[in-house]
Formats: sequence, structure tokens, C-alpha cells
Amino acid sequence: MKLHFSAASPFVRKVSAVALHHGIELDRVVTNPHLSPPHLLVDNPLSKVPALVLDNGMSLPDSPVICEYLDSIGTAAKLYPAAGAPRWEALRLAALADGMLTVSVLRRGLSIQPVEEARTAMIERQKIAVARTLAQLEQETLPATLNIGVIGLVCALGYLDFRFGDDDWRARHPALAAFFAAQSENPIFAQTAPQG
Ligand SMILES: N[C@@H](CCC(=O)N[C@@H](CS)C(=O)NCC(=O)O)C(=O)O
Repeated sequence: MKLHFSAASPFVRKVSAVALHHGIELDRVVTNPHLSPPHLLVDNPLSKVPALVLDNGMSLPDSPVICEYLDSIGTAAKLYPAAGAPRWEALRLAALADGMLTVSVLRRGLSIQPVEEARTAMIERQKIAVARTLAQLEQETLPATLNIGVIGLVCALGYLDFRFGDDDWRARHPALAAFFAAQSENPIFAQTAPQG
């Protein structure tokens, strides 16, 4: 398995620690995500490390997913308790740690450039990351039945409409537009539409 790797990334560190715990060897590809190299973008349109490419070619973005995957195939003591209070305690701690990492990495990014430059670069970079991810998802076969990925995607598309209504994502992504329209008929989405 191939891991897009940066020695400075705390998210990559988490993945590397889980792999070490289980004795899983990963082929590290040193990657600077801020340069958006094509070899990263084919595996993660968000242009973030870590990204793990499985032996069957499927790529997993996002350290929580990667850690859980590695734990699922690992043979050492499990890091994700299966059920009950131990599971929620472990996941709670992991979520708080991830939250600290997310805001600390953001803080670091904003503090190494002049404020206005950092702001402009950040907005542009995030906009392109979303555009690339929408383009990738447009090519995929999306699930027909509800799962947590569907819920996440409907909420992400709804947020684009809510906050960035001028970006006409539907015009460029007819399959996603049809998916969103069909899913939006589900009352769980109608009843939770963003307000404000
Ligand atoms: N939620 C992601 C966050 C990964 C992340 O933000 N990685 C940073 C490096 S520490 C990155 O790739 N930044 C590039 C960018 O945000 O454009 C995860 O848990 O893997």
C-alpha cells in the first residue's frame, strides 16, 4: 500500500503510528500537499496528506478513515474498541485530538504568510479543492441507498448552495445535481436544511 507522506504532518504521523503498531509496511511517497502534485491529486482531489492507496487501487483520503482501515486489517491489539463505552470514549478522544490538529494546522498556515496574502491563497485553494472533488465525484457511481457518505455529500452540496450560491455547481455536474435532487426528497434532509 502506498501512503502519501509528509514528515511534518501530524495527520500522517497518526497513520504511521497505527501502521507501526500493527507491523503494516507502507510505501511512503514523500508529498508536499501545498504544491498539489498530480500524483497526489489522482489519489486525493482535496490535495491533502495522508492519502492511502490500497493494493486494489482504491484510495482513501483522511486520517480517521485510513487509521480505521489499517486497524481493521491489522493483527495486533485493536485500536478501535468494537462497541460500548470504550468505543465512544476512544472515538471522543480521537475527535477532540483531530479537532485540535485541524485548527492548529490552520493556525500555522495562516501565521506563516502576511494576513491578506494568506487569506486570498487559502480561499482560492479551498475553492479549487472542492471543484476537483466535485469533478471526481461526478464521474463516480454514487450509492443509491442511504449511508453516512450519502448524508455527508448531501450536506456538503447543500452547504455550497447555502453559502456559495453563486457557484453554479449543478451546471458543471449534472449527475451530482440529479443525485442531490433525488436525495433531497428524503425528509431527513428537508427537515435539516440550513437556515440563517
Ligand atoms: N482531515 C484531514 C486533514 C489532513 C491535512 O489537513 N493535512 C495537511 C498537512 S498536515 C495538508 O495536507 N494540507 C494541505 C491543504 O490543506 O491544502 C486528515 O485527517 O487527514
